[in-house]
Amino acid sequence: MVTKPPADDPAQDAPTIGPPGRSAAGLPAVAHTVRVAHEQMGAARSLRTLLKVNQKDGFDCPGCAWPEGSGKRHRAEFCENGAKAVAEEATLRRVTPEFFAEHPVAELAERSGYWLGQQGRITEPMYLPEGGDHYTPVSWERAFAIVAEELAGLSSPDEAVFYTSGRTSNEAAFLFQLFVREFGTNNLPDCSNMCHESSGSALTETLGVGKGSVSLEDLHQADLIVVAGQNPGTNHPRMLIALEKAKAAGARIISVNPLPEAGLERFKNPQNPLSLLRGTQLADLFLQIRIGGDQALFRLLNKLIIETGGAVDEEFVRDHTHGFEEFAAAARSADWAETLTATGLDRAEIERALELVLASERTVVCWAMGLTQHKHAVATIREVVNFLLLRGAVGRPGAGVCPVRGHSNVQGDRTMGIFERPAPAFLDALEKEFGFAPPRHHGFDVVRSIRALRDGDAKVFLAMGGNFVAASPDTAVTEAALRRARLTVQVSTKLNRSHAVTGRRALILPTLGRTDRDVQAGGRQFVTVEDSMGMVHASRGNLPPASPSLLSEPAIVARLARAVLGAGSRTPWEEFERDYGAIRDRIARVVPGFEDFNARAARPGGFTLPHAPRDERRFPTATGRANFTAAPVEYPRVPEGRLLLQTLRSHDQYNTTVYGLDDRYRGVRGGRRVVLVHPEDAGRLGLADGAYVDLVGEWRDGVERRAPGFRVVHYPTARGCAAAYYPETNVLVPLDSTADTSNTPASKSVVVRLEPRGD
Ligand SMILES: Nc1nc2c(c(=O)[nH]1)N[C@H]1C(S)=C(S)[C@@H](COP(=O)(O)OP(=O)(O)OC[C@H]3O[C@@H](n4cnc5c(=O)[nH]c(N)nc54)[C@H](O)[C@@H]3O)O[C@H]1N2
Ligand SMILES: Nc1nc2c(c(=O)[nH]1)N[C@H]1C(S)=C(S)[C@@H](COP(=O)(O)OP(=O)(O)OC[C@H]3O[C@@H](n4cnc5c(=O)[nH]c(N)nc54)[C@H](O)[C@@H]3O)O[C@H]1N2
Ligand SMILES: [Mo]
Repeated sequence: MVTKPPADDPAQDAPTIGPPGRSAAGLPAVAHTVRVAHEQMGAARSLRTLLKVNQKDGFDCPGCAWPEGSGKRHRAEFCENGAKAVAEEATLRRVTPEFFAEHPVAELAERSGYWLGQQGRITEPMYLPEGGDHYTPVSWERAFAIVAEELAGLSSPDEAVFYTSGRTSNEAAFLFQLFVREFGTNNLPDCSNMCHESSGSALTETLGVGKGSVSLEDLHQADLIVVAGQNPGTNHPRMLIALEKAKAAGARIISVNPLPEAGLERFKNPQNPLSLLRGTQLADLFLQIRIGGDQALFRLLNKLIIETGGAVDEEFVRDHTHGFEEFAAAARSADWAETLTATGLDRAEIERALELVLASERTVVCWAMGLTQHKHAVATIREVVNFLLLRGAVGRPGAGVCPVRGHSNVQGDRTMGIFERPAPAFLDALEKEFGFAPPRHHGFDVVRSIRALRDGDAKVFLAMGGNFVAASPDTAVTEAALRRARLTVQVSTKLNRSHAVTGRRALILPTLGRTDRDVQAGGRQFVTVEDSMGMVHASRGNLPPASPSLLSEPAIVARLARAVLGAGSRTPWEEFERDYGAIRDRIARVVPGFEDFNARAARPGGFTLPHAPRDERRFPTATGRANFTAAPVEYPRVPEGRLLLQTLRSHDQYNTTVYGLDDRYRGVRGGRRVVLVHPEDAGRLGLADGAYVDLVGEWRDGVERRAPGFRVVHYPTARGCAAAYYPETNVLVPLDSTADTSNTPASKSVVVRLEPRGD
């Protein structure tokens, strides 16, 4: 079978601009899916793979964490972008030892992320010796010995950092944190630190559980769904099906976003012929908010609710909450004029929103990175919680909080203990089960890991998936930090920038992905994942592995642990590698909610984890009640002549994996170096549509951060705001610009000036 050869690196990033799309999905999405799948996998493999996505006997889509629901599944239970994620992994292209012999590391560092990703699946473990300019093949045994050697040379286990990205299964994640803690550190940063950490922080404090409180059925039953700071048409396309269903049952939808995102305007559901023909208008009200204005918006809505007779659910507030009086006093002082400045909205729009809120018995608020990646992100999400608590909209069918997670198992990884600040109860359980004393002091999150590497306080970096170098903020600082390490190790499926920007020595450990069949000494294995709504279910790959040399993630961790911990470890690593059921038996005894895990995981469709606020209106917080909070309202202030830049995803990428150079729904084609600016702002700044500029960050440390050569696109974003794609713009996000409490990089509020280019 012949697949299309990868084009050479399209270094000439030459974006062309057309009108933005007005609807999402529909037939163009189907056509696109078929083409991408065919190019990467060929026809037979495409069918075989795509028909198993998200089926009860199949594998969990490696795309987003949107749930599948418990009822009957559609035969095509995936979306265009899920299919791209699958095709990217199940591709027939291969990165072999010959590839590495041909391309020196210095050359790989010059390549675009797009080109690197297009090269295919990595087939053999590879080693870059100190002073070497090429990766060379290495045996698994030798690779683990190198890691053991470097770890043994540290003066403390806290000089090593162990990162996790959110595709790692529950079984692998549990083993990984077990190994790392037995080794002696809590340095377990993960992609969540850059993602929904703000949600976790805010929800744990206010509701007692750092996860969403709604199921898919709740969404279907809601009267009002607020979608704030999220672009589901691209990042969670199957969510549009749920919104369409809710809409058909009478729900109203408010979209709060600086951009008019296509999916929230009109959705053409390819699973539904009528919808496909006509499309469904999803949002009833579009609040085109200024970046960072959400806390002010919700605070004013809360004041208006409090001042409307009978609007507050007084019984719920009395019986289940704490801190109402203090919060109400703060809310009453909310000011219209300041809110209009902070949000850029007009009075009539907010009044219309209030009408929809007051008319709703059952309200859900969904959000993603548009709320979590700001300095005041945690305060913003707490205000969302205040909003729902006022209406008694938590722990009731059709209502609640819905932080929509990113990576397909990012939520499960945290449940399994991937966390730099583990709860004492979790460590107690680990100690009791495995008979060693886990470290109790907190470890490094992502930002602190970068500082530690930069300052020489951490010397070994090991990543269980992901692309740390490209996903992290302040690219220049992060790259220099990683280059200082003695050893960097990447457990990966595909090539990315983190393989090219390395420590003195480097290893690439190639692993099985979700779609690959996993056979161990104990027979064929499956793994489990947890979706955004707390459903845990099995995932079984069905393709022959990309190469016979690959090891699964659990096998890699188990062998690494044996090499590093040696005879001193009483943990049965070999047994865990042989049969993942043995890992699940331990998870069942350590992690609450996983009792009888093996039996329940084997059930088609899996099981739902308990969630006290949702299930029993019980709030395991410090006060034993749901907490109202009263933080001062904040919003970004932008100096004259500057814009507030958000760094976001195009329709053709999965985080740092770039599938292609188009952003169909926004009308951008053939390039990614574009900056979307409102025509009036552009006019004021003297920037013609199509002009080329450098984006120059302005941060209080006075360091110049520059992203060169972006094409200005006149686009209907909120005034004073701009948007450009990540990871090209990560160079502009200062390492120290993070959210209060959660320490999440403030990737959605970067003050920039646009400098016209001389050339
Ligand atoms: N196809 C695909 N799917 C993905 C991913 C992917 O890259 N590709 N990534 C996965 C991951 S890890 C994650 S975390 C999710 C991310 O999912 P999203 O959060 O939807 O991703 P972003 O592209 O960062 O989009 C942020 C949205 O918030 C809006 N926004 C920005 N600032 C503000 C603000 O201040 N207020 C409000 N109200 N809105 C704002 C932006 O205009 C944009 O619509 O998607 C997951 N799914
Ligand atoms: N400026 C800016 N920065 C951001 C964001 C933003 O919105 N703006 N978003 C942030 C968010 S929300 C997130 S989640 C992070 C994402 O950060 P990461 O999770 O670190 O990055 P990804 O691009 O998802 O990682 C892709 C790589 O994972 C590897 N991989 C894929 N599947 C598997 C697997 O099954 N096993 C293993 N071992 N490896 C695998 C492949 O080698 C692939 O190249 O980026 C963050 N960075
Ligand atoms: Mo994410």
